[in-house]
Parts: sequence; structure tokens; C-alpha cells
Amino acid sequence: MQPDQDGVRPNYIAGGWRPGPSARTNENPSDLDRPVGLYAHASAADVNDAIGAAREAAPGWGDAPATTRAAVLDAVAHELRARREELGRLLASEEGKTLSEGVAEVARAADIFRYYAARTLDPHGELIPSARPGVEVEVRRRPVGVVGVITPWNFPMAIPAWKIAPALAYGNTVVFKPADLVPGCAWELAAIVDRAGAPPGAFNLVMGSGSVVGEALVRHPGVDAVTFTGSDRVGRHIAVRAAERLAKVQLELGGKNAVIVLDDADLDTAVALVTQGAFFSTGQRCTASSRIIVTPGIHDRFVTALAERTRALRVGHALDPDTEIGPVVDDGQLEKDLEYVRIGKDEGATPLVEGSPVQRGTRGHYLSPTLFVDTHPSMRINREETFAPIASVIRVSGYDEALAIANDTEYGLVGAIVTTSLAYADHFKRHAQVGMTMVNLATAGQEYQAPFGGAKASSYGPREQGAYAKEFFTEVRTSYVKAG
Ligand code: TAP
Repeated sequence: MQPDQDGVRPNYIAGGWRPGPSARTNENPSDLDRPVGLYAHASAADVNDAIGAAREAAPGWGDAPATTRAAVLDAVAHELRARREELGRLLASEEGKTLSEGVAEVARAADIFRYYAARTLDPHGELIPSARPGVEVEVRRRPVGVVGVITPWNFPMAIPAWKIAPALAYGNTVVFKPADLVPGCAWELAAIVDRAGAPPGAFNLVMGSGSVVGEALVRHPGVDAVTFTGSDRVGRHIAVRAAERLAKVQLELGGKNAVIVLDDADLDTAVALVTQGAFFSTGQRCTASSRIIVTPGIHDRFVTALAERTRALRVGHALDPDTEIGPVVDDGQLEKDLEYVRIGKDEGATPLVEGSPVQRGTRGHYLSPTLFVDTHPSMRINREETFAPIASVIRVSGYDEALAIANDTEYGLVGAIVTTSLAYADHFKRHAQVGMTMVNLATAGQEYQAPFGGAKASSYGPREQGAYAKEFFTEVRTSYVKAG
């Protein structure tokens, strides 16, 4: 499928490409003078049609042999893997992460589709002994029906993949609304699913804003379940909308993730994993490390080494192979990032490395990273998710205080500890109030075959990824059977 004669890439509804009432330019944050392309916006009527098509396709897709669904998912995986360099460039161009990060994300999406192709052949039922003679109790997992998939802009390929692949694998049909800032990867994914042989209506793409397309999807009685990743504000709104009509909902929201660096930590390991977690992907990750909690015996050495590494980070065009930190996604996010640098200074934090907009060969949203020290846990930079290349160091007296501060947040996505002590590592794994813990590893870098999700305000509903995904994407039916 090529763009239409006006160069606009259309929506994908009921197995066909359909233009929308308007279109939006997909910006390239590394080079504002060279946009990525034009993408159609869907209307609320288009969304209704997509949901109608998904409803019509649901019985056939849900009852299709598992091998049929596996073949489609496998074909998607194959094309994603084969085109990972090209699609990684597109991803880096529209989102701003570096080319190597973009290619790795596409490869990961391919792995996710391949993984869920295999999951279609897992047993999805069990027999429970009955208390009555001659009776059998069967438990069977059935698809939920039509799933609305709503995704954020920061992982334009991986997050859609880890929602769409299990939805389809477990026999659901999908209406997918990507973030308006990154329609490019979503559009390519739709074209790939189409070529992979999904029947008409099994998968639909409706591009456009949250206020029109997202709302129409969330409110529609024909959508049985909504899986959402994004901000807490929108997530809470979606949860209320879903609850009003008793639709299933799964939310992955923000994070304010801590890394505890103890006196006995290996210094190089600590600096490397904090640099990775705090600044790579331009800090635009729900799993970013933003509160770095450090004990006194290592504090000064750690801060000196981290500041040196932070100053040396190369900020630049996402496609430049030398770049370590690509641009911020858009001007609104850049303004927000700079506002947090101002807030931190106003609150009395010391910007040991102060981030500021930087000029490069092309016009883009380039921002150097910020490292705050002498910060207090009550400061806004330590309480609010910044989604920016900003890290702040909190000095503590020892492990107990470090853990208390790490847990003193409304969020609970992931936490890390850097230590050579098995006792502290084990205590942290058991007492950190998060969904995922890391020991001597960065807060980012989760794997698709394991459950992903958080505690407290970071997540709501069943876990994503791995075999745990079936909790959300299936429902259980119990049958009592007596022969003759
Ligand atoms: P949001 O602004 O919440 O947007 C997420 C998605 O929801 C977008 O597709 C958005 O559409 C849509 N949306 C907005 N209003 C809606 C409405 N009323 N009804 C239905 N859909 C609506 O988040 P974002 O700015 O894209 O992403 C950043 C946030 O995502 C951060 O808070 C971050 O922590 C979180 N995040 C969490 C995770 C996990 S796994 N926990 C992973 C990545 C990101 P538009 O495109 O039109 O805005």
C-alpha cells in the first residue's frame, strides 16, 4: 500500500485502506525541516466502522485453528525482523531515539510477535475433578472479543506489539489507536499485518487524536476491553469510562523509579547503569531512573564519576551513529523538560550538570542532560514524573533510609539496587514497593517473555507480556459436563 495521491497514508479498516477527513504532518524531532510524512486522521464514524468490522471478524478469528493465528503472527515477526534497519530508521526519525535504539526496538517487536505465535499453541484449559459421580468440570479460556489498543509515543513499535500480538494470539480482534505523534510505525505495522494474511476486520488502525479517536474507542459499547499505556491522567479517565460500561481495562502508567547505590557497589557498574537508565532514550521512558539514592561511603566518588559521564554524553541527530541521546520528541515536551530544570533550581537542588537546548546541524529539539545533586525527597523533581533526561541524587545515611525514600512515592513501576551484598539485594527484592526489581541492572531493559507492570499508581489490571498476558486477553468459561 502506498500513500494516496495527496501523499497521505490512510487508516486501515475492515481489511481496506480508508482516507480520513483530515491529515497531520508527522514531525521529525531531529530535523524539523524534513517531516516524516502525512498521515490521515480518522473520524468518530471511522472508529465506529472499525469496531463494527472487528465485531464481525471476532467469531471467525477466535475460532480459527491456533495454527492459522500462529501463521499470521509469525509472518508479522518475519517481516519486522527482515526490515528492522529500515523500520528502525523510521522509528528514530519520528520519535527521536537513536538509530541503534530504534533498530533494537523493531527487533524486539519481531521477537514479541514470534513469541506470541508460539503461545497460540499453549494449552488453554484444564479439567477440575467434580464432587459428583460422572461429572467433569472443564475450564476453558476464550477470547474477550474486541480489544481497543491505545498507546503512547515513546515506544512506537514495542508497546503496540506487546498489546496487539497477545490480543490476536488469544483470538481477539483489535482496533488500534497509536499516539498522534508517531503514526509512522503504526501505519507500517498495519501494512505488515495486512500482508501477513489477517482476515478483514481482525486488525484495524485508526489514527488521530485522543480526544476524538481515543474517546470514540473507549466509549463504544462494542469494545469489550481496553488496553492502555500512557499518562496517569488519561489512564484514570479511561478507567472511569470503561467502568461505566463494565468493560475490561488494563493500564500501564507512569513511574518515578529509584536506583539505590550502596557503599559496597561496584562504581563502574553503578555509573553505567544509572547513565543508561536515566539518560538513554532521552529519559522518555516509564522505566527511566530518576531518583538516585546514594549512601555516604560512595556518594562523592559516584557523583563525580556520573557527572563526568553525563557531561560527555553526545546529544545529536537520531540517525547520526555517534549520537548517544537523540532529541526530545516535540516542542511541548522540550518546554516541560526545561521547566523541570528551572523547578529543580528554584527548589534549591544543585545542577552539577545543567541541561540546556543545544544547536546541531539541523533544526531539532536537542537538549543536553541534567544531573541534580543535594536534592531532597520532597522536591517536585523527586515526586513528579518528568519524562526528561534529568536525574537527581538524594544522599542518605544508609540502606534503611534509602529503601524508605525509594518507597515514598505514589508510583511503583520498577526499582534497582547496586550492591555486592546478597542480604541487601534480597531484602530489596522483597520490600521495594514496585512491580519489578533490578539488582545490578538498569531500571530499563525488561524482557518480553516475563510479566511487565507495576504496583501502586503505575499499573492497573492484569500484567502485560509473557504468558501472563493471557489473564487480560482471555476470559474463563467453566463447563460442567455429565455424559449421557
Ligand atoms: P498520554 O498523553 O496519556 O497518551 C497516551 C495515549 O492516549 C495517546 O495515544 C493519546 O492520544 C491517548 N489519549 C489521550 N487522551 C485520550 C482520551 N481522552 N481517550 C482515549 N485516549 C486518549 O501519554 P503520552 O504522552 O503519549 O505518553 C507519556 C506517558 O506514558 C508517561 O506518563 C509515561 O510514563 C507513560 N508510559 C508508561 C509506560 C508504561 S509501560 N507504564 C510506557 C510508556 C509510557 P494522543 O496521541 O492524541 O495524545
